[in-house]
Amino acid sequence: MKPNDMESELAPYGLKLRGVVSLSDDEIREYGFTGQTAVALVGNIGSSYWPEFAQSREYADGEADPLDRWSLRVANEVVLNLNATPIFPFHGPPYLPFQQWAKRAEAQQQSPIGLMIHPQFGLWHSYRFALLIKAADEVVQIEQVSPCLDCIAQPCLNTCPVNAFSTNTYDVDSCAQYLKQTPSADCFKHGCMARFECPVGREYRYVDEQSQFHLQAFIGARMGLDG
Ligand code: B12
Ligand code: SF4
Ligand code: SF4
Repeated sequence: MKPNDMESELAPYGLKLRGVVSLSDDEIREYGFTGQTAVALVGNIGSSYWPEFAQSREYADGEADPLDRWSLRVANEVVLNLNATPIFPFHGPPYLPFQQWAKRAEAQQQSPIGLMIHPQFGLWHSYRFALLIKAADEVVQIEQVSPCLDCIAQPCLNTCPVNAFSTNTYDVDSCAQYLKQTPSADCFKHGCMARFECPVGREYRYVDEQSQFHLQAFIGARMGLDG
């Protein structure tokens, strides 16, 4: 299968091929990917998938996890014409290491707030699924340069009103508690403000509607967990 075939299957959904990673024998064994040799990452850059998703039946039907269900449907439609098996970032725990694969697929590094940062798209990209494929072994050398090294002000670490990223982890409880108690928080307009204030890739920032959707999904999941 050629990358071009994959790109043309993904394009109608606003999705992009985000690189192909050769799997090690250990990974194939650990994750039970017998017979496959590589993983092709599929995701969005900026709001690329939003127009398609926002007019989908999953977005409209009021059932739980619309984006995950959309991703499942799209992945299964895409593989009809490709010799590939879909896998998903949201199946777990244990979760598949999408961010570690991302680092091997493209010039990306982990930012101080845990999200992978891309030199062009900044923090404004994510993964909807991946395709397990049989690909010729190709070792692609990727030059890893993190834009964070030149970022003196690091607004991602000092914008959150409850310092949720101050301890080298993401304090999910403080974040969720704050959002629950503060309906006027800016995070409800633009999504996580720590992410929003990053200076890299600003032109790829998600449209507000998409950021609000993600934040509401996060809050909904937390409310469920909190009972
Ligand atoms: C569990 C999870 C969460 C949890 C908890 C994360 C945590 N820190 O504990 C919750 C639900 C809170 C969460 C939230 C978000 N998440 Co999340 N999440 C995941 C998920 C499903 C699994 C992570 C994992 O355990 N991986 C497995 C281990 C083996 O892989 P790993 O690479 O070692 O993963 C580590 C890193 O993710 C790291 N990490 C994660 N967050 C942080 C934060 C800091 C400060 C540090 C140092 C490390 C760190 O901890 C993980 C475990 O060691 C991944 C998808 C995936 N399969 O990776 C998405 C993922 C990491 N999330 C993602 C995103 C975008 C978010 C959100 C920003 C928004 C959203 N969902 O749209 C929110 C933030 C909430 C907010 N306030 O706005 C994207 C990141 C894309 C990118 N550019 O890197 C991913 C890859 C999903 C995707 N579909 O693309 N997430
Ligand atoms: S604000 Fe600076 S340190 Fe933080 S993610 Fe963006 S470039 Fe990196
Ligand atoms: S969503 Fe708001 S409260 Fe939560 S981590 Fe981001 S900036 Fe902090």
